[in-house]
Amino acid sequence: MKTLRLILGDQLNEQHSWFNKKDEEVTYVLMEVKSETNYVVHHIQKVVGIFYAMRQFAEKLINYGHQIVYISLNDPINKHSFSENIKELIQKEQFEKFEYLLPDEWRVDKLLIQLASEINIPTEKFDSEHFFTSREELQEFFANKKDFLMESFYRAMRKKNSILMENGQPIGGKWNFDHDNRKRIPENHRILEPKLFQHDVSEFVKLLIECDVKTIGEINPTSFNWPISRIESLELLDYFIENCLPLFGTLQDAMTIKSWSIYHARISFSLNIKLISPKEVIDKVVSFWNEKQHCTVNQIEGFVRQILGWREYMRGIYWAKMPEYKTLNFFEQNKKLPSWFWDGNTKMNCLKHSISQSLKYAYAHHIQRLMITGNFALLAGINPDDVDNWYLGIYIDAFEWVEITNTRGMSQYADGGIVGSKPYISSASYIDKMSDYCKNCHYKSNEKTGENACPFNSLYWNFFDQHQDKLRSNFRLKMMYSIWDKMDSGQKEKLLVQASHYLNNIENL
Ligand code: FAD
Ligand code: DLZ
Ligand code: SF4
Repeated sequence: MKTLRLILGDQLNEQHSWFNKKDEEVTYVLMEVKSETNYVVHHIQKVVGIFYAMRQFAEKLINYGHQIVYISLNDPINKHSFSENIKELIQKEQFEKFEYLLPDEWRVDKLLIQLASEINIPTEKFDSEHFFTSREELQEFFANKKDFLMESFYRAMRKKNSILMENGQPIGGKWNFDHDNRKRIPENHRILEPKLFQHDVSEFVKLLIECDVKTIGEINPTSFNWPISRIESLELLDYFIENCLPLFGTLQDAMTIKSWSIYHARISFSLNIKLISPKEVIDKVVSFWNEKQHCTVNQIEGFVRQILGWREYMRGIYWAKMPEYKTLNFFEQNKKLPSWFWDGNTKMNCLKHSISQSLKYAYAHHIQRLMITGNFALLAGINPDDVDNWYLGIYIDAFEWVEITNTRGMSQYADGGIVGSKPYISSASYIDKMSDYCKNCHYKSNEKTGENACPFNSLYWNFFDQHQDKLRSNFRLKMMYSIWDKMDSGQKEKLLVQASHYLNNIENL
């Protein structure tokens, strides 16, 4: 039967069983469409990276002998919509069947279900064969759960997949080694240089300008640094395992002006567009460790938990809670993001660095996303829709299923506690403890009020005061409320006035 198969820009999985055999009846289609480049303003490196990876993937399939239709951004036949392009192809080429891989995004899932109802040929959908858990398994796991604890999910996944297990028990005798991690970067420690690729992407940059695609961020057209193929993604992974993993867990929460990625893997882009799979990442990490024992178990466990735990868990929450999740705004926050989120032009050194490197590299590591930009947005009362759009646009690895659960859930607590048991907020003391940002900041991390006091300090207490009705009963915040209650009223008043002054002058911070 003459069949058309759709491959989306984040479904570049050459290990998929679809490609096991060549079939003259089957044609694959990939398309660069404005509906995807424009649904949010993306970082230029994200669009270029996806298009480049899509094109090399299409070429690879052609070399394997598959039949491919590739609709590029400036192709005259391009209608810039998945549905319209597919309908046109079906009609023109007389396809008798349409097949697609389950998309990761709710919006595209609905779009393809709608499309299937509008074309009068049979449609079949297939698993993307990427995740540890299928959508059905996730549904079963999360069905009728009152709370969605990541730790229970993670342990179930460790057991089910026999990862880091010995005789039914976790290797090292503990499920979680978090307490051994979380150190600051030692003085005089020289951080390893990140492994970078160098691609000339001038033609893509020209294409985006020519087609009037609006983007944010910077790019060096003659030196694009991200992996765009499976081979490069595996090279980056090997580099991480051999060189960065020994310090991954210990320094995973550290931040510094000296490095934009420290010992992080930078494999999220490769993973999210499916050039590599989470299973092969974990298998490689664990087998290298078994063979070489080049680091302690807490580094390995810390890393496995991110991929087997957090990544799969966030996907579970997404499919259990969408589309309502996208509308949640627990604290009813409604302010706009300050304009310096788009240029890094702020006197707050931590935000200046985290935002500037995001614009430069389309990347910030987890703690910068959570405890600098996210922390500030939450304390400043920014509307979670704005926060989501910023995160979805700016990071090369941002796809809604993993972006929204991290942003709206973990970072903004806009879901009222589905992902996290308390809001991730901090004053300057945490930032000073984990980074070298405060040393050269215009503001003083140890001052709470006064002209140069760090804004995080007053905004932090202001947040507790503003949201007492929603947070006072939270067991994990009892201690903070007891400190706030004991503070003398003059000091409280000063803090609230200081916070209000900063919020009224947010553009000038
Ligand atoms: P490493 O620190 O080296 O971790 C290894 C891998 O673990 C990552 O590649 C990733 O696949 C996985 N991982 C780690 N933490 C998480 C997590 N919380 N959720 C899911 N996977 C995780 N990750 C995305 O992939 N896309 C996003 O759009 C995204 N948005 C985020 C927004 C906010 C506000 C926050 C706080 C986190 C977000 N994350 C997102 C999670 C995390 O920050 C990134 O996965 C990580 O920074 C990617 O860099 P890395 O590959 O160097 O990760
Ligand atoms: C993010 C993105 C962008 C910018 N452009 C395209 C595109 O032109 N064609 C495409 O197939 N996919 C693109 N993507 C990735 C999609 O947004 C992603 O595949 C869906 O959201 C499903 O997760
Ligand atoms: Fe950030 Fe405050 Fe430290 Fe400055 S003093 S870097 S604003 S935490």
